[in-house]
Amino acid sequence: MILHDLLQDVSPVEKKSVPVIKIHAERSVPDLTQDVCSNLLTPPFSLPPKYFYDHRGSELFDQICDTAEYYPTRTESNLLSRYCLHIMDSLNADHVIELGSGTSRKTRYLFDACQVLNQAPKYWPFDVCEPMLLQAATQLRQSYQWLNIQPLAGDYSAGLRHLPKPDGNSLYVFLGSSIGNFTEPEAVSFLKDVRQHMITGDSLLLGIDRLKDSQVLEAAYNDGQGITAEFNLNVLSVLNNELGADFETNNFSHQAIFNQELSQIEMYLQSLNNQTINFSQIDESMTITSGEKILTEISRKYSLAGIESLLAQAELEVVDHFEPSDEYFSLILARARTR
Ligand code: AVJ
Repeated sequence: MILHDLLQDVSPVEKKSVPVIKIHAERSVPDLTQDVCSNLLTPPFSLPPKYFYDHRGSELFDQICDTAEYYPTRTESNLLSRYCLHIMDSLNADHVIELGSGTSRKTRYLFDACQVLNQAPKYWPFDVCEPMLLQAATQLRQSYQWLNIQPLAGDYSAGLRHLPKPDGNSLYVFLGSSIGNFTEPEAVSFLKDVRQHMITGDSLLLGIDRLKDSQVLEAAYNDGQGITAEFNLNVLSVLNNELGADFETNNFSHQAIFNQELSQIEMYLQSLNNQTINFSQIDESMTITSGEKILTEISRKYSLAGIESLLAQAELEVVDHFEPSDEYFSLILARARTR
């Protein structure tokens, strides 16, 4: 700690930052207007969850992660802190390529381990949000002066083919159970994409939320402070800001239920009255009746068998599986299965 502070005082961030590399899409991804036109104008109403994350939404998501009820973040962090040395020691990775890196907060466990092990992989954070990439890189350079960082800007759902394939062995990282936002076929196709990009010797570190008591699951998406509710309702403000819509957040209520059949949390915004919403910038409108719902997110929960099937379908082989004693969350280390 003291040495770290000293180093920061002596050499105040002289490290030069590297320009962000833009990763272009291999397939087109619909924008907000297209998503609204195809999913929000007529029932069944839905919206993809990626629109939650404007500045306010990202703040609220961070607050969700600190609520008592939302166990995934701290459970995954605990697993990372406990097993990072073991993981990094076993891999001796030349590169760490993180899909949807965000603030890179949890990835720090891996770099802490590298520091102890005297390893210096290159870090390639990949995210849609460029300001976030730059901020994370600056902060990481301060904490880990040895770390070579090459930020990559792009959308992982647009395909991975244009990601760099650096020499040496890479550890792909996909944390936070973000995979839960995909339906099962989407998850398989995403993992196949990752698998396609991997070369022999590469690995994947994957965080996945597990199936558990539905009361625990529902509580995690209905926190007592109402932060998840605010997060969910905030997407309406995103639509107001981006498309000139006139949603009244008071006319909707947050709902999160566990769908046993599909093994997923479903988040909805339920209309509290009959109302018509206008989207002034695209000259469209939607009419929703009292009690009708907009599906805003699915968050799938996997059994152990479900995880194994997911990976097997993508021709990935589990090398290590880390879980807490309550089996609330899985951290999986996998590698490309050799055919
Ligand atoms: C970021 C998609 C993993 O599904 O648990 C948290 C998002 N939504 N609370 C999740 C979320 C409401 C989160 N993921």
